[in-house]
Amino acid sequence: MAAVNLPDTTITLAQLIPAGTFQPPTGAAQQNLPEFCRIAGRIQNHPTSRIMFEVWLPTQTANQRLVQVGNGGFAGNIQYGAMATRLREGYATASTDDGTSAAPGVPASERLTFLGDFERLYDFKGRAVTLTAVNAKMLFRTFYGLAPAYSYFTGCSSGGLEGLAVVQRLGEAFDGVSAGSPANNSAGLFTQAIWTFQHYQKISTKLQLVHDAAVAACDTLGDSVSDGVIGDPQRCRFDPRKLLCKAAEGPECLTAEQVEAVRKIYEGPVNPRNDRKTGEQYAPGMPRGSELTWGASQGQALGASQPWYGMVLHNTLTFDLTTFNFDTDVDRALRLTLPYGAQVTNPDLSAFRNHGAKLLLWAGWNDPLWSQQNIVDYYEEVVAHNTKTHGHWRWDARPPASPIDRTRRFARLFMGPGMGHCGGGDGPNVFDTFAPLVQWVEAGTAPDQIIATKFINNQPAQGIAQTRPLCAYPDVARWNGTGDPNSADNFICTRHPQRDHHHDGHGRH
Ligand SMILES: [Ca+2]
Repeated sequence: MAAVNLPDTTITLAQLIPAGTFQPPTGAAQQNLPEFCRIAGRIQNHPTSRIMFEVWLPTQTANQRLVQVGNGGFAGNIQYGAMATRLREGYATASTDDGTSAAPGVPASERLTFLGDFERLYDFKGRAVTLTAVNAKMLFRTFYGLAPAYSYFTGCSSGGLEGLAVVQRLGEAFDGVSAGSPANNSAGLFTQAIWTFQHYQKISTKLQLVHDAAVAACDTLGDSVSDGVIGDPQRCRFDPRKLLCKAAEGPECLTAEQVEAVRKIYEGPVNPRNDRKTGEQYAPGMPRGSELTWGASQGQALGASQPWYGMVLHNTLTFDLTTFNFDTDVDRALRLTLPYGAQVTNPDLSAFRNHGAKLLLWAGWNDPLWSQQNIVDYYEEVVAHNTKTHGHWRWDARPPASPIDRTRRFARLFMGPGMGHCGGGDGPNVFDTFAPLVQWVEAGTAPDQIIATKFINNQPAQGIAQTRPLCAYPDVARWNGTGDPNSADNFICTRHPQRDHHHDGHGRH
């Protein structure tokens, strides 16, 4: 395997690892692994690229399937833990560091300077995973003598972005992709954190007041149950002006400035040159019900937006965020980074769809890092695009009635009310998307719902607080009105009637 010839690739290690415990170069020891062939390599598709990857091929227990696993944050690590999980299940598995490990001689504290090298930024924004996927499939074929029966990709956050990158750019490589909370709209999410943080500082002492009022206004939307979680935040129109102080300012009301700050966060970042009618909105606003998470914008603005915009615009990791210009800075960064794949927002998934592959998208409505209305909006763009290409469906004698149902044949989105970033939060937030994806791909059983669990204090050891179905968008989970509202058994997935009305004009045959 060390002699396999791959484009722009050096195989640095090919080693038989005996069954048992394996200590990877970084992170925890991985136990109970089957015997596998460990291959490590470096891809150098550009002079400064330094994409590291590993492919693990089980020798005795192979199920003839390949799973590539995604990263988080600004990557920089092979995901050994996630690889070990899939290896134990019999999968061959692959992972890359996205090419974002610190270059030799660069201290770890300055690792994110890679963002100023746009070829390496491109590696991070999806190129490393696509190149790794091509290598992994060739190594698989060489080792086993045949191609994978099925190939999967699974990831959340940056891993969700990576999942969308392979779906959009390498549509025939994977049969199933699970992509959670995708960081696919770089301009939007990095701008949103600065925007939210600036307005959050005016309202930080009154988040509980605003949250309680928003939940009181909208708690039963969608789920029909008063449980402190808004079941369908898209339908909530709570207006913070209801909290405007009628006399002196006090803890139970908002000043006009605070009302405006809340409204700005709900609206999301817009170009100040334009009113919203021009459509130059960089990201959708934070959803109603997410108020208690807004403090996380500080860490996101300082830890992510600052190095991103700092390196892209000023070649520095730090700059004064209060000087950020929501007009010219965003436009300039977009102009500079668009040619390097920074916006993984192409709604044309026809290659992936025509390959027969399945996409399972998922996110939490109370994600503190950026608004997950982002993935809903992207999904709607995929639906709209899928409508335009309806000619592909003529072979089918009985197409579904609506464009969204046609899209649901190959791409489904599951939104978690009250859920945080890739998990956590007030709502049910523990669930597996991989097994339903495999069922969909291999047995043709499309998931209408995925059962999520909420543990007491989010601690599994403390027991189950509730279970609830997450429904394939645009359906939402609604209580049947009689049974225990903490049991998924008493919920059905149902669609708001306005939904299909809204789309009546599209896709008729
Ligand atoms: Ca509720």
